[in-house]
Amino acid sequence: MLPNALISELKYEIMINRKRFIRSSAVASFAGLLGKKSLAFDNAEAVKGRPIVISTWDAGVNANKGAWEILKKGGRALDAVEAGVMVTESEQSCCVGLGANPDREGYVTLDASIMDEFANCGSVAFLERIKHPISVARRVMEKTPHVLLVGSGAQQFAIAEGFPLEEEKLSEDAEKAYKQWLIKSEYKPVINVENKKSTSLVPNKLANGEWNHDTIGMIAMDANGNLSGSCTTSGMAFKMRGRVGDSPLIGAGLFVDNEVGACVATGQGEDVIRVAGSHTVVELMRQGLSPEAACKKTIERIIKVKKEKAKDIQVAFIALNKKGETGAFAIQKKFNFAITSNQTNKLIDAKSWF
Ligand code: SD4
Repeated sequence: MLPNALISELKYEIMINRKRFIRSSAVASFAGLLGKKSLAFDNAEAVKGRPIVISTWDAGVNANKGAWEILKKGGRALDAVEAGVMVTESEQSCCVGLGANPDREGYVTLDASIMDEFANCGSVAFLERIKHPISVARRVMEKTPHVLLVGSGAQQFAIAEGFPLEEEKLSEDAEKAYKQWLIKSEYKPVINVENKKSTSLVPNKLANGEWNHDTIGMIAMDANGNLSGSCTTSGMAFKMRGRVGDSPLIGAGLFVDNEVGACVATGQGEDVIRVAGSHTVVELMRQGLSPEAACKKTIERIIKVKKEKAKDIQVAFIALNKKGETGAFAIQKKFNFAITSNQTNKLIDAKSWF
């Protein structure tokens, strides 16, 4: 006969071992499940040989030209989305690049992000005096173990990487807008500032004589069926110093999953961040929704959160899936996006909640 103490110790051992067995079987079957699932995603139909690029607002028309130069030659989507938005960063506008509107202290601070087909991503936020934040974001992605660098650290990194430190000076348009803003000093984001032809607070013209625009967000699929995305902005005009929006936040302003699709956001960043907007759109596409339906459902989520206040804000998403299908949805009317492929080159008015 075994003593009682030994018997209960043995029982305890058996019980623990059984628990361990159940747990490891559960882990094994979950892993099996994941294996099957990821096989399903891997089999997602990728359209090869039909490159496509889409980008936000009418500034996207010019930006797409820059991206298309690369895509049409069979280049990589990542190179295309960087080159594309650099076009906008080089233009004079209210809302992208160093010529854009400043924060309430009078400084232009830039946010940008980039993401490729391997889920590599990089971004910069609150970056000053650097002309091409998108390229600094790409360097963060490729040359550092990090995803996001901000402020003086991001600037220091950019300079070390050979980016010139530009003069600290507002563009003529931004100077005018800032002086006008100082009269009342009210922070009131203007809905569809991108398409406003003329308001006292919005610089009007691009260097080429076209009207101004806001954040440029771009997503593309290359001839190999690989996806990438980029986003670059000066953020909301006359924001608090240090304010960072959705654009440099992976999952909010931009998200790419090469097995499913890609999404980029524009509009009031705080409300994009609240619902992890671009990631939500991609996850909805993973569940089988079309790009437009996924954008719409995510906009509905913002409407649900904002309730009455939704009528005072603009948020828009554009999305692209692995089959090369595109879609968009906005809270307010007048959001548009540019699409370029072998078949088409046009500006489309997105559907909207209101
Ligand atoms: C931000 N989402 O900083 C950007 C601004 C923008 O159209 O896209 N405006 O919140």
